[in-house]
Amino acid sequence: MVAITEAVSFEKQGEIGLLWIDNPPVNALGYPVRKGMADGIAMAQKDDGIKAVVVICKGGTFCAGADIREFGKPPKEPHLPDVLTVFDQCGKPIIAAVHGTAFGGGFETALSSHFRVAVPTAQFGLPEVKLGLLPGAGGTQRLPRLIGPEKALPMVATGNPISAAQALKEGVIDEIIQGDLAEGAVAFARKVLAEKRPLRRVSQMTEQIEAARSKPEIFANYRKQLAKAARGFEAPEACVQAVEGAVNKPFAEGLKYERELFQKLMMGSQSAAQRYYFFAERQVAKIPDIPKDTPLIDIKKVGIIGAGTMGGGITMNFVNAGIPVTLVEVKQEFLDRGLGVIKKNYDITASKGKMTPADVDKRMGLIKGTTRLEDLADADLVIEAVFENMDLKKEIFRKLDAICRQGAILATNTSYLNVNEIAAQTQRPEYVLGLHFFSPANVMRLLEVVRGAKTAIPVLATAMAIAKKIKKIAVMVGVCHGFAGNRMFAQRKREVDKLVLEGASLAQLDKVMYDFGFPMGPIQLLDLIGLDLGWNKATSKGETMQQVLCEDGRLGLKNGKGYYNYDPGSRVPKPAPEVEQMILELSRKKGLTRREVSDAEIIQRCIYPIINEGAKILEEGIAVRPSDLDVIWVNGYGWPVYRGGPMFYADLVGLDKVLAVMKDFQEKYGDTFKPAPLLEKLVKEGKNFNSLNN
Ligand code: 3H9
Repeated sequence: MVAITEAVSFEKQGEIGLLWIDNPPVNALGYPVRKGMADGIAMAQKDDGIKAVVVICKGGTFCAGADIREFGKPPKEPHLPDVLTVFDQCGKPIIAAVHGTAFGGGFETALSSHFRVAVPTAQFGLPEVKLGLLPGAGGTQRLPRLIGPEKALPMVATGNPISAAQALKEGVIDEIIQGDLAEGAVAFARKVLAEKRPLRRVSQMTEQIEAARSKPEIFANYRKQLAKAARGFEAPEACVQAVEGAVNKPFAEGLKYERELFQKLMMGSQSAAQRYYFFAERQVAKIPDIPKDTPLIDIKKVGIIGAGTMGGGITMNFVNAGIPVTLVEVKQEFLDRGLGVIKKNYDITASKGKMTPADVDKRMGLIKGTTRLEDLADADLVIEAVFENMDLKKEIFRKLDAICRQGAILATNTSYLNVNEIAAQTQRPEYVLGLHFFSPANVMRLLEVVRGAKTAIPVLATAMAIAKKIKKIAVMVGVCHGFAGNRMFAQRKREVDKLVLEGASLAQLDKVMYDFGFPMGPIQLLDLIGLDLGWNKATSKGETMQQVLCEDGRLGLKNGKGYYNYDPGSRVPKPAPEVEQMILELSRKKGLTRREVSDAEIIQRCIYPIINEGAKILEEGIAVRPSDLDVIWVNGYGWPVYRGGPMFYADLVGLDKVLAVMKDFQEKYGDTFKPAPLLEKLVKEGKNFNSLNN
């Protein structure tokens, strides 16, 4: 074995050369890999004893793409497209031997090789679009030549991978290797030589693209199909254009076109946001005072209290991961109803072909319904998901403390209440924490892991690990009213209520925020979640629109009337003239002079206070780092990932600008806009939120 660079070495097995890539953790195509690949192929070309080359990786995966950490820095030669041209034009057969994930530049490396083999578990994908980019090393030009633009388009423009079996079926790979990959790939290379197979240069293939040339509807149809999911994103359209280029341009020109589109995206703010977010989502699991090797508590059985919407959704998460759940309700009737809803949800999934009836039975079989809290005696983790009543929660925790075995973790799914107060009801506050799921809990990926003042480190580490197992993105937060997400969200809720009274129309508010990139406008969202959420009949004094509407029995979509009216069974909002009257009346009562509110003010009023609250949360140590807050907003509140999250967005706008606007608003509208000291400090020091990400 000869080392070519620190990440690439060359091994000879008779007349076959193996180019080994070893760049943990994911064999990203950083400089030493690119250089090693180029030099390795040049070496093989010169060596008369070598007749074919196998490109193969050490570790858990084939190359998972370009090294994203290098993006935004001055590029260092050799560039990947040039290295892959060397592959393409090599006079000796190159065989890519794939295990794990051949993603992005990794897949492009395989496509530039002359043959591809893979283990059965390998995956192939071009996820660049998820980073706000497009495949920039020939992927958009080679894949359509290999499998046709119709099949290439979804891979390029959605970034979703395909399995080895599918890759074989589509002609992406030549063979699946059972057993040892290196041995199998060398045997394949020998077969290629023995059969004198011609080199299959994908760049030279024309059949598929010629066939597509007379069918421009392929692209028109695909654009239509993509429109909804790609709303607001720049990269998917660029991906489609690049594939169109493959069909309409000669290969070399297509490559140039791809490069131009790639560079444009790379320079834009959307890709910067999406690349930032990629690392934010990985950073979130790293908690400074929780060592990686913290011993975990084995969670074999889970207890869930409350079979309502939340409890039911949480139950589904665990049984989906194969973990049995004991589901407790106070009355058999409520239990039956809850179990019925879960079964119905699974049946709907099965009717869409995403699950078999046997899967449904298996999952339902993992749920044991009971009306006895005592049945939780052997649970390793209990999650209380009853309604938001402190006295009720305290009583449940006192009982759980007596019933549950020592060492069992007791969690509350409260969205607002003080976890420390709940923990204090038990003799084991170090085993108590909050697990704040978002509704619908079986769908939403976000989970706030709420760290109580006394929660023990292994309990927190276990919560983070179990979250991963049930496919949630867990963000650690501290105790305060509403924790991180809802506390920030309350800022927007308050401003929306005020803006309506000052003169912004409901439709304007919804349009501005929808166009910003949220999946729906704030007014529609309030109607959807229920206007009575957080409303207290006893203390309601008709002082806000929320109070006025609730007092009038307008609870939102659920009873067909909120800010908007809804026809029975419909989610389509219809203007409600009676609400317009209520708005005018309350506005008058408050002595407000109604005015035109600009779209720009709506964005600033709705978003800058969220950022400001985020700064306070960071100062108080409620969240670990600014990027954690961004992960919360992208996953829990529909923040468009192409804007990174509120804290990233603030950096993009410029903290000095955010501060100036907050000060201006403070003067005009009062101290709810008082800038957070951290915001002032960062501006003074010329720093941004990203400087606090570690
Ligand atoms: C591209 O290829 C552009 C080309 O078309 C054109 C170029 C000219 N770079 O996700 P994990 C790190 S764009 C740098 O937790 P898993 C990651 O941050 C690229 N670092 O593991 C983490 O670090 P840490 C297109 C990377 O097993 C560690 O590796 N490719 C990269 O759950 C483990 O990652 C992609 O977009 C990278 N490319 O999942 C693929 N990838 O331990 C992106 C990962 O310090 N990667 N890291 O936190 C993935 O989808 C997943 O990482 C993968 C493994 C499925 C591979």
